[in-house]
Amino acid sequence: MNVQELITKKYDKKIADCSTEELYVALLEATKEMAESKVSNAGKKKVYYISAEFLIGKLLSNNLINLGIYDEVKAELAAAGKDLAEIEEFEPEPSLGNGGLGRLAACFVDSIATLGLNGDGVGLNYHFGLFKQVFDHNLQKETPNPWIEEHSWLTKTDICYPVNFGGFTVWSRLYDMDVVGYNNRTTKLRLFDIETVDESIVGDTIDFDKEAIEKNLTLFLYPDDSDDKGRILRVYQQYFMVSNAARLILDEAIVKGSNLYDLADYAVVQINDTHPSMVIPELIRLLQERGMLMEDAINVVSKVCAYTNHTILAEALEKWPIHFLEKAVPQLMPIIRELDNRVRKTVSDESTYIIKDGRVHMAHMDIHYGFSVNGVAYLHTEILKNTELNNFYKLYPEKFNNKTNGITFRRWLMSCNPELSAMITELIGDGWKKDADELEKLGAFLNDEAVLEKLLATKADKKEELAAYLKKTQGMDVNAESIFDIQVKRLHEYKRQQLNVLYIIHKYFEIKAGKKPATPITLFFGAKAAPAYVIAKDIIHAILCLQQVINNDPEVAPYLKVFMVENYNVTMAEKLIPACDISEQISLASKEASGTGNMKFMLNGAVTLGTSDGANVEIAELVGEDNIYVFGEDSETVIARYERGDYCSKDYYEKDEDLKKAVDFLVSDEMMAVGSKENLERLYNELLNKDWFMTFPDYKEYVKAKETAYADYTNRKAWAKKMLVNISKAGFFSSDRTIRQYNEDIWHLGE
Ligand code: 26Q
Repeated sequence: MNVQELITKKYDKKIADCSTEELYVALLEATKEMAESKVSNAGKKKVYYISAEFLIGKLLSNNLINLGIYDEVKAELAAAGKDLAEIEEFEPEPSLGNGGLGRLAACFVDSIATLGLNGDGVGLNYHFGLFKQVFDHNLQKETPNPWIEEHSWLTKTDICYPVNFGGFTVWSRLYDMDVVGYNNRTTKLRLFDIETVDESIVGDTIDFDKEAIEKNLTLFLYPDDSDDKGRILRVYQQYFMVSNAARLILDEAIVKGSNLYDLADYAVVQINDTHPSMVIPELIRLLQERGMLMEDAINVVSKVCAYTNHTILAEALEKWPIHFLEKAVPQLMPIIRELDNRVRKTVSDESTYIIKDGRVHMAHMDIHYGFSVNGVAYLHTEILKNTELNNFYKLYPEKFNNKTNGITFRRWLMSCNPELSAMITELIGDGWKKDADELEKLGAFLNDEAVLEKLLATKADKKEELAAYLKKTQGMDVNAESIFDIQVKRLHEYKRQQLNVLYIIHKYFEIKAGKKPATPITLFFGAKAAPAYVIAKDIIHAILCLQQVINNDPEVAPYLKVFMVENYNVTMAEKLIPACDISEQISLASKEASGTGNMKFMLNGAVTLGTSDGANVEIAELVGEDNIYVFGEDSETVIARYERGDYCSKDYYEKDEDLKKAVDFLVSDEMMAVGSKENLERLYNELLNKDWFMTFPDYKEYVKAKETAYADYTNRKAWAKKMLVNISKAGFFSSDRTIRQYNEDIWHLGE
């Protein structure tokens, strides 16, 4: 791309005379055009990855990298005195996802494109996406995050469908976004919207009229589901998504010559958690509408649909009340009843029925009527088979398979850490960019002093960069020479940010008592809490209060600081992850299906401090025990304790003086002086009287493991070795590997 030519044509002036906005718009348009001109795989069979979330992040620099023109564009702009980084800042981040599941879907479409497979992502075009988080008096507040501007990556198509709900009809419109593979092909993200969407019903807050479906359907991602109005809106959204997807699938198959009885030769649907599960009855309904018998339609659809499970948390397994579906999508209920009846006729195990206690169990429908069920990490799949979904596993052992998650190295190394990328390429060539396993070649440099030095220097630069960015954007005073210990992920009790909080309080007391750490420590948090998740918001409050207490204490602040970044999102992750020394992955064993942040940190040379959970287990296996800090009870112990139901947090509290002191500090005068009594006391009481996610049993070991990690950090050469081992073993976690496995075992697409 010749940027000056582009600018001359568009604005008839010099690059140097353009505003950041002008440059952004020109680059966006040109990049979009280049992407559109790339070929897509047009093979017979296609995968439709249907997902309620695609957390794609900003696209400009990623697309430039994948088109192979990032360096030349950057250089030409620099020669004209313009900084590409500043232009990147200008781009709004679409927040079309909550966290792991949505970001995974984004990594997957990148890999589908890069591998040149025939596949699209299908979802919804939320105008405000997830809320933007702001902190006010140490509390989380939610505001809307509009991202669709006059110039955007979306391309309006002519594809529209009428979608019927109980009592009314809406018209959809499809918007496409090109997904550029690395130096290869493109594929598409196909986002459906309603024609009648009305942004004006949203003001300064995320409150809006939840019953005006014709206006609000695609405004927000999972609006507050704390009441029935919010919950039923979710059903409307899900049906709208899958009804459009199903029509698109059938239309595309017919154009390619399908007679619909052979649909499985043309299409495979990957159901991303249960959010798109209604695609099963909807496809059956549409096939019947086109003249197929119920029996045949069920058989066809059962060969097309495959289900991915992302969680064993009971509250996230969707079970819609029948009356919701009767109201929103009455046309589906007879089909769902028929599906349930067929199960009842052939299966004796009542626990697997689809309709039970007045609710429709979406996952049950997926497992009976899909041909594949997969978990997202080895341990997670084992827990599904042996515990959570054991009754289904006994029925259909052949359907169950594991697909350990992965991440795209284009975004999570090449784009966010060009310095480390360049260093790796200098050492082992650039084959790793296409074949991530080549990172293993870095193992040859484990005793190379110069390489280890350079690795440390690169990390130090990224820490400086982050410190400068946080100073500029959030006014934070970060000591770039300190240990960067980072926990970023959604706020949930099972992820146990509260365990980290208790450690920080412990450390605060130690420093107060004169026991100073050898190297200063900075703890970073980034997390959004669901607007209606009270305790999660209380934990955010506690972190922000601690931040205020500790950072303003002159005795402590030189050795220990806490920063919770506001509005943690993909853009912020791209800045935090390359700068991290210690990656916190401390979920309650058995509860984190996989985690994908753990992989991003490892790839960028952070060392994991985590429990034996999700993909941490596979990380530990790969890097070996010297290069990871694993602590805490294992999943079997935790699952057994839940089964016994005899956990009593107070027992731990009363027996451990150090733990007691830390917990009590939550409601101390120091904390009350900067925080709210209501929030802090609620959190304190929750921990003492419930602690459903068992924070306390792992406290002692966590403190010990963290101390070991901090002590090891002071031996810089040994630490650099750990970093290099982590990077060299990260190849397995490339989403290219994951997608190859999906294709080989589930999708079976041609080249
Ligand atoms: C369900 C019902 C009602 C309202 C909301 C939901 C809901 C929304 C989002 C349920 C689940 C989610 C998101 C789940 C998620 O992100 N899971 C994560 O998926 C990652 C990718 O597989 C894993 O790495 C993480 O371990 C898992 O937590």
